[in-house]
Amino acid sequence: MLSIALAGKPNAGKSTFYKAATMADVDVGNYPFTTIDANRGVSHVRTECPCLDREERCGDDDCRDGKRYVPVELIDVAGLVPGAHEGRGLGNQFLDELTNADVILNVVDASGGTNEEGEPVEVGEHDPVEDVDFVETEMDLWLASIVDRNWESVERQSRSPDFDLDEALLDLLAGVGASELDVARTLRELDYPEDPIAWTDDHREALAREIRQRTKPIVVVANKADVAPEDNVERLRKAAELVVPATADGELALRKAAEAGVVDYDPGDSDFEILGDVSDQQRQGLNRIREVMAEYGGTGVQQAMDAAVYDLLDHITAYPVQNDTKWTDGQGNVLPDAHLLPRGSTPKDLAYAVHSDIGDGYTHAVDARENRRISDETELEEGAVVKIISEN
Ligand SMILES: Nc1nc2c(ncn2[C@@H]2O[C@H](COP(=O)(O)OP(=O)(O)OP(=O)(O)O)[C@@H](O)[C@H]2O)c(=O)[nH]1
Ligand SMILES: [Mg+2]
Repeated sequence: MLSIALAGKPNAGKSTFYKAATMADVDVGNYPFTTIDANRGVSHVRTECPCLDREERCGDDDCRDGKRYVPVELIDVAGLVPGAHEGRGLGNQFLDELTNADVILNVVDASGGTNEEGEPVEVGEHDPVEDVDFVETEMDLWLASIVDRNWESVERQSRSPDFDLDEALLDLLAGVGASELDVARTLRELDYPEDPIAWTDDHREALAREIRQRTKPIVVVANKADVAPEDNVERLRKAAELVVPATADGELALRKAAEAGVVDYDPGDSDFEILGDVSDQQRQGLNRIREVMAEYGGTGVQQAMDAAVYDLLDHITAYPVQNDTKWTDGQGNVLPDAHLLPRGSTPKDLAYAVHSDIGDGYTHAVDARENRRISDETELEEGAVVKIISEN
């Protein structure tokens, strides 16, 4: 399953985001290092279900009237302070929790109401733009320390006549999620001496930075937008490539209210409807959330995960079916499964995502929207519905 990790300064709202996105019961507190051990759970990205192109909706748990929720792993780690890679704060153990993450959400307290250590200060006192940079730097240096620790082994291997730098680096970096292609492309970008023994710290840092960007790209979540000075959100938007303003607290309140039947709201909606009787105080709270949603197009929690998967990682959703006219599996469930795949994936890649046996036995595939056989080189598009024919 694709894995999204929440990283960032203590007290920025990571666990609140996690709690809202998974509805799991975790600790939230207005002080640094509330979270010590990482929380792992299942959340979802939201997309349009292919059933919207048919007369009937799926009626699936993961499809609410055509809003399709595709499972992803969400990880909530301990807060990160400057110097963490050398052991400050809770040290770098939590950085190791990020090894299998495909993408990072850097949750920033956009209100400026917590200092760089995560301690509460007056709103506006701290500049949140600083928190964008230091998290990135800490992650780069963490990776650089892994490279440093293992460099001796690369040097040793380089004495062998059949030494291959790409292979040695892949060995070293596969653990943080680097592929053969990541290593090859990274080496193409860098200037470096042929002989590993001649590499300097700068060479290793440049390698680590490049690999980090490829294996752990970052979306910035400008959280606490409900109390943030507008200027902070605007400046944050300019400080990174992908920035999503959010109120994790607001999303949590809405999900709880929806569960209690008080509001009609599906995660990722840009607005909600109040259904039941609410107290004046509740109504006030909900109206405040509505104002923030109107300004930013939603609470930002669902939007941040969607941006990470669909924009930054550039993934698509593909739906394998067994019956290409009814779009069902063997039990008659409509569009039972959804798989997230990198753009450019082919029907055979989808077969492997379903099961390695199905991939091994793959013979051909049928586009269930068009009811025709498609070539093995077809690049699947968002919302592809595919029947895979496999010997297994
Ligand atoms: N106003 C406002 N407060 C929020 C929001 N999200 C979280 N908070 C508050 O911020 C404080 C910290 O929240 P946590 O979710 O525990 O933060 P964390 O990043 O997990 O903190 P550590 O586990 O210590 O690293 C709590 O008091 C939350 O209620 C938000 O969107 N708006
Ligand atoms: Mg926490």
